[in-house]
Amino acid sequence: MRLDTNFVAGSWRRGTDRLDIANPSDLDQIAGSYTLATADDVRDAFAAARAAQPAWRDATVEQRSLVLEAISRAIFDNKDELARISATEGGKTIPDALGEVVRAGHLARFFAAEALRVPGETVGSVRAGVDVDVTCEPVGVVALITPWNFPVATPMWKIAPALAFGNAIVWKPSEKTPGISMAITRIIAEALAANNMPTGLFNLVVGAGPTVGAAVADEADAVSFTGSLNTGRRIAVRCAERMVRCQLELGGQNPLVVLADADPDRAADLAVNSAYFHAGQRCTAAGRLIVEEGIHDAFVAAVTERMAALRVGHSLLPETQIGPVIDEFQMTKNLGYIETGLRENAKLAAGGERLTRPTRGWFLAPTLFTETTNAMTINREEVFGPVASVIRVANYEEALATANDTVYGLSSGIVTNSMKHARHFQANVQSGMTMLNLPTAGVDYHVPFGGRKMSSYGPREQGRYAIDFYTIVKTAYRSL
Ligand code: TXE
Repeated sequence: MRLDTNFVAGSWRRGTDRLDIANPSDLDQIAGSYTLATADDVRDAFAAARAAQPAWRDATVEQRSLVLEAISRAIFDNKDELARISATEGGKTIPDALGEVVRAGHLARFFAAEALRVPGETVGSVRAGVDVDVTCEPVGVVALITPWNFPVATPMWKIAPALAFGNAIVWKPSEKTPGISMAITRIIAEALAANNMPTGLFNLVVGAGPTVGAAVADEADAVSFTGSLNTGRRIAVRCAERMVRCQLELGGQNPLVVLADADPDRAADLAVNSAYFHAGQRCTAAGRLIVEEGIHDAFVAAVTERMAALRVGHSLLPETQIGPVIDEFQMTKNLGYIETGLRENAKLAAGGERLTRPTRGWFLAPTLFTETTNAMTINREEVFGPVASVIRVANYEEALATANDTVYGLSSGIVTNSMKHARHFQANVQSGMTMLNLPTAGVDYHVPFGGRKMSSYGPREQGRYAIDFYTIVKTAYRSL
């Protein structure tokens, strides 16, 4: 039991309402019990963050870098335990959870290095006797609001640059994954304390979105959010009213285009990986498999053959490839989309139902629809589960037009050996990230992450571009 769930002003606090989290692989088991932050906790978290931020802003870049290095080291040292906590409460398989934890360790290391790269320039003699300094200052206290599907890496790709560039933090993780959020917070608090930095700099408040999440967003100097389109839009409106910056990473309905010249086996491997791993609960998952006529039947046969061999099960078992969806809300949402697909005359080629084995968990059979059109609801909206649709197209031009015919634009992919089509696709697909002969999901931290259209709003995350959101540029004129 972790009833002192919230880390506020340098100490762990017990909230009021209790929150029990079931293990999604085994609903008869409680993964952990927690308490929700109160309005007072949110208020105190911001007061502490505001009080601590100047010391952090004025710390040397080496001090900030050392804290990030210590966080990175602690993540690597505790990686198996962190992966176990995440897999138990979030339903990820152990290799998946471990991969995410390791990535978070590298993220902290990357931004430990970025912290040392002091940005800015001096422009001499703009006019006679006048020089101009352009410097980047921390924004102040940033609110980080994160989802449950990547409960370690997504927070870390916000926390690490926020700290590297001198900001204080109030973190509101998803209330579906409090255990791993506490474990990460413990690591950060210890790294701050070990380096004689005020622990009030970093605050964790666990709570429901509409109450604690909204309160956090309403107080901060900047809000970085990853989650659903509807929630993101609400946050953007509130931020606009206060004229504070926000950065939103939202959903997707990502296309994977398969051209007739591709090898069907290779294309099927990429499709299965893109659509089903982590039970499709990745914003970069491919929900739309857009397949050229000439390879359609061979591709569908190769995909369904692989799907039949996928091992869906308890997330902690080594043989499991696909764990459960996270909770009843997601299960109901997925089953609703499957029903809608059938009602709109999509053909069910595999899956389609809840599995009751091996334990009482939220297991959903990986599902493939064929004979779908891009106009169907399952292809217009983000399903966020192990559900994908094949859309048959006549040629490359139709494939590209179909790929772009969506309100989203996060990731995309094309499987082809044609350099001509690959280049054209790269230049014309309307997505923030695009992959040639690679899964649509699976991205690196050295380079920017983000989308177009309704998938993203505001500056990019990750890589050296992250600095744009977490600093404000000051232009100082000097005449002496
Ligand atoms: O998301 P929410 P949920 C999509 C996916 C999924 C759906 C619902 O389609 O099925 O969203 O998931 C906090 N003010 N994605 O309900 O509500 C909330 O507590 C401030 C895609 O989990 O967007 C959590 O911390 N904060 C996505 C975070 O926002 C609020 C990953 C995300 O929750 C709030 C997750 C409010 N009014 C879901 N309401 C991706 N891009 O990968 C909620 N929150």
